[in-house]
Amino acid sequence: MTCMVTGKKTMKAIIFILNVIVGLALTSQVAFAKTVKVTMHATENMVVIDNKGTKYPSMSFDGAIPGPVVRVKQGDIVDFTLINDKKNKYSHSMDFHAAIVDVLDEFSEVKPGESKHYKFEAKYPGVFMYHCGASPMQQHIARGMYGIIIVDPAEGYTKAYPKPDREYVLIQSQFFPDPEDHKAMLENRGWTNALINGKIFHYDPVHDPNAKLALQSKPGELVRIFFVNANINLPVAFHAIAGVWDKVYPNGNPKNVIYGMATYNVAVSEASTFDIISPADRPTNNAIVDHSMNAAMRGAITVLMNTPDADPKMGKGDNILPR
Ligand SMILES: [Cu+2]
Repeated sequence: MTCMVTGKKTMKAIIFILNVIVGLALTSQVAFAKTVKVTMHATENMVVIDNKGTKYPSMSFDGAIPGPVVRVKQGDIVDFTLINDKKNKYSHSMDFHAAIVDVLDEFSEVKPGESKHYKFEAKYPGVFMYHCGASPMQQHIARGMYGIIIVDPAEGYTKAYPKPDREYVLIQSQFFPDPEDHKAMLENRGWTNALINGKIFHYDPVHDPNAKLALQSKPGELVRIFFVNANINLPVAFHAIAGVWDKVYPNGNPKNVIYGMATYNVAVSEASTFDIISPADRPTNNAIVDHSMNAAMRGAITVLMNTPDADPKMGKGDNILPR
């Protein structure tokens, strides 16, 4: 009798342990390669392109410039759907620079009222531009159809790629006032301003009294900037005035590290990651600029305030692209 009870208990214990093992195996598999569903609408709508409320007929993803931040982990499967709203005039498409697929298949144009679904593995860690590739491509990008996909490294943070205290996304683009003149966009004629995250002097209350936002951090914090050059034709001389980039990770890949850079040239369509650490013993400010003056003075200046009373929510969690 005693023996039967012990036997049952042993069996129960074995089944319990087996369940735990199977459970752990499944969980680790899920954590290792997750499928992330991403759905976006191609939109043709009016957006505000400066701090005083000037409106402009954009082409955009989900109605805003830039489109939503997509963030996955290396190895994840991105399960993507693009819906081209019925009321739209133009065909649109989605080109993720993080995807290794077929340009004629996955990245093909989608007519108004139709949708496109595809999957890809985010194989390489880093930061990547995404954009519409429908013709004429320069017009779709110039009018706002771009964004960022962040692929966090599978191994997580390391000594070479430490955990930052705050993160910000900055995406720069050229503003062409005539939305229909795609020839001017192609030939780089007549652009009047630089947009940062969709607005002229978006985070610069120094040059634009109407600016309500600036980036914030506390003195001594490690601030990580994910930067995308969404210009049509011009590279960006990315520089932090009154600071030095502690590390630059070209394409955001932790294996690519350059130390102690004043200025780093970002190619058109390149996304790269920049770490900056402010002095810990005093409040300071940086002006993060495109050091090409034709862009800086036309909108590409971002103020980073390093003060003890920095907003604890800014640059944390989902709040890395302030709108
Ligand atoms: Cu488009």
